[in-house]
Amino acid sequence: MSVVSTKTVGNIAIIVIDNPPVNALSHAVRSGVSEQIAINDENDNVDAIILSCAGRTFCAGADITEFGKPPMSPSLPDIIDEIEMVNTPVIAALHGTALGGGFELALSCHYRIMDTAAKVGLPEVNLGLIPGASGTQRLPRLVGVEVALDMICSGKPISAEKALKIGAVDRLSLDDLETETLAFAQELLADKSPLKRIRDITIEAAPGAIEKYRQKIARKSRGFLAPFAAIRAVEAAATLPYDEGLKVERQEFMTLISSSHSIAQRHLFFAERLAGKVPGIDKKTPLRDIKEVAVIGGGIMGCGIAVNFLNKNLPLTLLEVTEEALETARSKIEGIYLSSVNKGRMTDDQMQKCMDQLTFTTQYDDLSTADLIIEAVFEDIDVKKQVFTKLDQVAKQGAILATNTSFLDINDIAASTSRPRDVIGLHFFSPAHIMPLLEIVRTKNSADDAIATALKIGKIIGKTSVVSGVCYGFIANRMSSCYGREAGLLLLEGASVSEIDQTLFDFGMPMGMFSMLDMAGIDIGVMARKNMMVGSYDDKAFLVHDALVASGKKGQKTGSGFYIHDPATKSKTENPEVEELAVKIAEEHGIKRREINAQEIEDRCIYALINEGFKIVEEGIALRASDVDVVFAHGFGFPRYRGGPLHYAEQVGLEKVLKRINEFADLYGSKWWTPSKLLVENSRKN
Ligand code: T1G
Repeated sequence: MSVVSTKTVGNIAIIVIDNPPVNALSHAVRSGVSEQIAINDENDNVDAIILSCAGRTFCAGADITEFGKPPMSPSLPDIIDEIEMVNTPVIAALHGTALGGGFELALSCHYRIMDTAAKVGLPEVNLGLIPGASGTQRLPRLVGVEVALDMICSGKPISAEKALKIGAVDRLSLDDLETETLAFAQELLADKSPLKRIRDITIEAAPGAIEKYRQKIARKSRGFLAPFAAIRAVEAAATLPYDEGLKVERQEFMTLISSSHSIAQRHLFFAERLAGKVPGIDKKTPLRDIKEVAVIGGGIMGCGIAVNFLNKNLPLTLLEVTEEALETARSKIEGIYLSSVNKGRMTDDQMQKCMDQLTFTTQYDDLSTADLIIEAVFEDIDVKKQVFTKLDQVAKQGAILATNTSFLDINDIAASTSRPRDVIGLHFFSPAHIMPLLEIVRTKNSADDAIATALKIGKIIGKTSVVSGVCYGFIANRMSSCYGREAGLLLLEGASVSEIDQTLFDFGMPMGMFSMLDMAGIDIGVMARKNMMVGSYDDKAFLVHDALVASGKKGQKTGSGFYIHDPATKSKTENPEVEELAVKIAEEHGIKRREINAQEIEDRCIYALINEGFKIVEEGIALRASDVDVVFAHGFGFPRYRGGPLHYAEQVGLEKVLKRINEFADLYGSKWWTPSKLLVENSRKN
């Protein structure tokens, strides 16, 4: 059955694309659209053509699975030119998410009508690309240079209301899209409306606007290629004739599509979707019905977790041990919402609607109707076991009992209940209502439907979920502790805090290890290590951390840690005590300090991540290598243009990585630098 067909309603031809799941513009779709446009344009009985899609959305873009393969005609630019140049009015009827090439297809039409719930956008930068089918030339001509730059460089879709306001679409459909598009077409014919060809519009940018925008995105887009390529293409739209500008877009696009950046970002796009698939758990597994949620613990994590569910208007009960603690929790949650209201991200009414879903209690019996209960109490195994023992007595049959623990043994926690099949980990990252990553921890007894339900819930609350097995620190924190170990050892060996942080920042991390520790609180790691078995980590690597915390220097929250923080200027300077501590501890441990270059700093920290990541896959803690990439990109901001630690290792070359790890093993001992067996095995395949 063709993926593109035409149905006729009177003198109007409706071309319907039907290529599930998102009507991606595959070769078959492009060929079908080209053919149907030509047929209907030549049909004297057709006075107007509507371009629409079946299913849940108008075309959501080019078919990303075709990238990297030999191009097949007609290309998207080909059909876009064909559509714009026909003599029959073509009207795009948009619903769902008309994105990327899909929106560019709509821009080639003479008119656009959009369902009020639909969105349009050019998200190509998220794939390390720019719009490659005239979007950088048409959108600025339609909405102006500055609005176009924002849409293209942010990649963020816009609502129907905004699209109408900026002139990206001509009409909104308030009820039935097809009916209203037919009426719109008749109106255009009756008015003898001209064929609006965007290529014919000329525009110019306000003096300095392009350069100003380039500076505006410099920090956020640091290290990325695509946003700056997009600016060059839009600048061409504002300064060159259409066809000349199109050549600039094409050149920039072709450079990007074969770049390591785009290959890495496309890897992550598919990895994020693959992470939601668990071998052995059928995607048709019946899910548990989650109508009511409960959170135990009104600390920073508990409140942040609660907000995720309140945002989706799920009734939620928060339990704390005292009324005072509940009041503190209430003000924390109100504070989170008020911050969003003050930033204009939500209205007072929306805040109130969320707060209305929230109830507080000190009684476990009040949790007896909850379908999902998330424990977020103190990171102590005995405290958690007590909580789960109580939950086992009060929770309804079939309720999912989840712990937010960062590293404790959830098999052990599950064993303290009579229902281990209902126990899972839901490991959020602080701040829990903002950080996109959710580790769903599967114990040896977790029921398949509990895991499948958790994956669905993760999607509903807007998280990127990754399933992990049970080990110390699961995937994210286990890898992060190795990365932190090397940073701590480098500090003792002679590298300074700022040298280490600068190197990691230059690599593309959002901030260096010590800046991150000062922001999160050095004491969190110190406390976590107290629960670790002696010998399970290199304790000398964290002695500076321990000493700072012992003297009350826990980071930003106490004014100083690895840095001295100036709250007035929000600036920070290295804390000289750290160097003194490092020299003293190095001497006590017979460590000879030396100059250490940035390459060694980078390799020691990043290759430690890589090696541990391969071990996590090898042990079956992570289901696949790409899951590890998703965890570190979403959990710690590993630069998306490097694709995640294990994708990056492939791009460096596994043999080269292994060689360097073996050098570190020779220099620093095999305890921490024994190469992963999987890494050794895979390096032989390359
Ligand atoms: N090509 C191929 N497959 C795609 C796809 C695409 N563009 N978009 C989604 N899929 C698959 C996805 O892998 C998944 O597959 C299924 O569809 C459902 O997706 C020339 C060059 C549209 C908002 O970047 O943002 O056009 O896992 O799980 O959460 O200038 O998909 O089921 O096998 O994400 O409801 C530009 C990318 C492309 C949009 C739907 N377009 N897609 O979200 O479902 S480049 C994009 C999305 C381009 C032109 C340039 C989302 C969505 P599977 P899903 P969802």
